[in-house]
Amino acid sequence: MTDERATGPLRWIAGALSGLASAAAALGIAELAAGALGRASSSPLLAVGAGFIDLTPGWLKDFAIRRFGSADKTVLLAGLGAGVTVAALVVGLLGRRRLAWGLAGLGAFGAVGAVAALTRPVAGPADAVPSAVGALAGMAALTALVRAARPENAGPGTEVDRRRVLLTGAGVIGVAAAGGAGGRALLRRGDVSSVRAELRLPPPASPARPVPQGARVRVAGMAPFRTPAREFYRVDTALTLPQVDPRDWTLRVHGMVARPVEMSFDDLLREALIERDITLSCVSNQVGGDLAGNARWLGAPLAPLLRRAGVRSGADQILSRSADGMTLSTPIETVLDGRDAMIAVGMNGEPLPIAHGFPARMVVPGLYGYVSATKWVVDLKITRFAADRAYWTERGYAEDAPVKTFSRIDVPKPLAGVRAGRVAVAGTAWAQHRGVDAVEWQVDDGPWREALLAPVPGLDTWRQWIAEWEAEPGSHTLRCRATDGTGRTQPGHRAPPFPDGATGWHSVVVTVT
Ligand SMILES: Nc1nc2c(c(=O)[nH]1)N[C@H]1C(S)=C(S)[C@@H](COP(=O)(O)O)O[C@H]1N2
Ligand SMILES: [Mo]
Repeated sequence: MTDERATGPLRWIAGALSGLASAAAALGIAELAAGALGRASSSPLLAVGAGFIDLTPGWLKDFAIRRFGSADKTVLLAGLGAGVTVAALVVGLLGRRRLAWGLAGLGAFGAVGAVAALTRPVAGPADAVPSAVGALAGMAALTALVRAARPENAGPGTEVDRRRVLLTGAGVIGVAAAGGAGGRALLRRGDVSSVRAELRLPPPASPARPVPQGARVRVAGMAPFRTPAREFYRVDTALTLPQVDPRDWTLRVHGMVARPVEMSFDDLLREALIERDITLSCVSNQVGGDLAGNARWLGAPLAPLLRRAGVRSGADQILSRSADGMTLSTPIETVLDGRDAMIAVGMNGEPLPIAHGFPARMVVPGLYGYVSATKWVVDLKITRFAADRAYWTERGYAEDAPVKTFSRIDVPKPLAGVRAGRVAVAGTAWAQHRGVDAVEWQVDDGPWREALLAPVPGLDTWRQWIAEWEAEPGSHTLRCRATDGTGRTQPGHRAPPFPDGATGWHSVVVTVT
């Protein structure tokens, strides 16, 4: 009895830890299997994470993008890791009471992973294999650990053979680590970074207009006019980046067309490429938010491609699909109205970064990303809104989603302390494809004053602005609003991003001393 009480808590802890080690072995071996298959999306952890992204209600996703921005996926994976850890500890405790319960828990893990992997948009039956193999490995590990910890396996007396428990535990953790590392290494074989690094893009037949001097206002704290790729915001549902080799890439244009088209990457590069400065922005961007970036895109114009395919009357939607099965819908008339819609292959003078759609993505100036900017695009189905829905429109977001006129104060920063006297107030405004014609600013509830607009190369980029403020001591609220090229002024009414983009004036409170 005394012995039982002394070792009781320790044995509970050992039980919980054996659950953790078995789950680690399961995930490690599953990773190895996913690597052997060469399919990252079949890894149970990633498949469950991706399924979670798809099932997340819009408001929660909005919150995650708003709160964590491009780090939303790291946060999701960390949360998932925490959930798995707790579940694994429970499995260990169950397994200590009765092995069969622990095994059933691991089996349930495997089943969840398999279902998640099989329900990915581009899944095949083989995608269930890593979860199944992993669950079996986890079961074997748990069995070994529980057996090793049984007193009947110990020598004379009731002492558990600690050495044997530790050796078994070390073995299981070794298998987990080796499996995980091996799997990662195998998956890296599919990485297309080196193909991308070696790719040379042809020069544009129609180069971009030069960016005028002064497009970036000279105020410390203002972002450059052109956003470097590594600073460009990233929003997508891809938990692992699709690795699309341009040598295997094709673009299919089909559906309501007279002549379906299938083109290779080389075919695409033989088009008369255009190069344009275009600002991309996300519908999830909040008033004052930074889910926008401006880049120089190189690509094949989309309108001639569609005309060659021969869009049939009645078609009003391009349903584009990415290599990982994501779908986006775009109004056809927008693409055909003369704007520089393109299948982009280059960003800021280089092939698209993998995170931004390598080897090809759509870019349509004036539309939010979710209805236009399909990364890793491989398929364009010409269809009708009445017949087909895309990922976000299925979730209630608007089909027609032109970018709303937006302006933001970038300097001074919110809650900054500034010296009384002359203070530079500066910011960024955008109304892609309509252009920004004016930005006004206001101190407290004083009169609206015109800011000075920086020059821009065209209607499709954001526009920086600057004003000079004679700041007087005290706490002040600065506010701004833009007017677009059609003469319409950004409304003050605050609306959330759902279902077609946020509205409202941005304001910043500063303390002047
Ligand atoms: N394949 C794919 N393309 C996508 C998305 C996605 O989830 N998957 N997200 C869209 C959204 S919502 C936006 S705002 C832009 C963001 O492009 P970026 O990540 O290059 O900034 O990509 C669009 N293209
Ligand atoms: Mo977006």
